[in-house]
Amino acid sequence: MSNKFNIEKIVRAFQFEGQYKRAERNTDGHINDTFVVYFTKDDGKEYRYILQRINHNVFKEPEKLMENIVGITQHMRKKIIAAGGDPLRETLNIVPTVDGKAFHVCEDGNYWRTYIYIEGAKAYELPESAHQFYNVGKAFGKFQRLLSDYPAEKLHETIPNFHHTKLRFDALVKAVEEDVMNRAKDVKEEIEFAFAREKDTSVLVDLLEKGQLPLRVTHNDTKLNNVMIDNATGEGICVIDLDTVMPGLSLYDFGDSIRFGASTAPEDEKDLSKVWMDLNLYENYTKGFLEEAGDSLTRTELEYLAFSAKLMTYECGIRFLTDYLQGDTYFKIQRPEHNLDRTRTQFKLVADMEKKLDEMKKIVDECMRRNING
Ligand code: GN1
Ligand code: MG
Repeated sequence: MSNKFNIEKIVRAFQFEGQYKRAERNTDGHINDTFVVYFTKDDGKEYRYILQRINHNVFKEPEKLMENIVGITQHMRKKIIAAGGDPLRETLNIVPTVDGKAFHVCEDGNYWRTYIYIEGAKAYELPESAHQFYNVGKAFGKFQRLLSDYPAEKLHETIPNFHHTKLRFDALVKAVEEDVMNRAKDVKEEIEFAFAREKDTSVLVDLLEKGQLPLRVTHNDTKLNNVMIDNATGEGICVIDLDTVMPGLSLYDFGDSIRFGASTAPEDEKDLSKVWMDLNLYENYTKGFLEEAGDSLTRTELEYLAFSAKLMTYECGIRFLTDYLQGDTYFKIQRPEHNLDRTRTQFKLVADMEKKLDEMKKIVDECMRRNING
């Protein structure tokens, strides 16, 4: 199950209490290797933790990444305690190594870190209800609020230019030109779809450069499955996967949430007739997000929220397509055309959002009006 890694040995590097029992692999993420590890303590009860190998091909400086996570979780911890919340469930808690560090480096050069498992909560691949997605919107809005006064200059850029859509586009052009796998001939339609939207790629980066959009501390990977939903209350209890917390645009976070969670189908659905952007889900997320973060957003941010959903979906699509053309070296795949299937769902969503953009904008305006009128 834990195949190529000796989990039993790795866990000994951390300050776990009790007796190691077993490990289960969690395959939700596309980047890191994640395990749930089980221990029993003297009371006979079972305790579990998250053990993760940080993908250091993607995150080139895991030390700096962990410095970020220590900083932001400590910051949030203080605020959660001050608000009377439970810091063990409302933010991630690092289990240190036996020598007191936030991560462990194995002889083979792999980086590992661990978190306390958040019990009584679950992450979802598709929203179970519109109300649940509203709660996810609230969770990400609150996350942005909790970090709004975190000193951005303290944060390392774990992946430079992560949401620089124009550079992502340039990378696609290069991959098409190089065509190392000789796959470009089979994906002409997708390449054409991507190339036809080149002008969109510079919209947000240009506004940022001109100082018309503020740089904030953002999550940058706001997938639905990066929020733990409390089993009892249905609320988004904790935002997880903090590897890409960096200075960024609020629009990246909003847009990426819609891309993933407002879709009627999984990201890798093969049957495209099942894939579209559900306006009701969109409305619910927007409502939740703006209830928490709306007051702090500028007029320009609000104006571009709907567009950002389309842009982030497009960006993710071109990243999947680039990886497909390059031979699937970045995102984990479970089948040969996995990245191509992912590309197609994203582009189907983009086309659908283009039709719905006016309605999406109206929904933002209505939510803000309701916020103001209470
Ligand atoms: C990756 O690791 P995971 O699955 O949460 C990726 C995101 C993509 C996402 C697409 C560091 O996120 O940027 O939007 O896959 N993370 C990184 O599902 O590249
Ligand atoms: Mg994730």
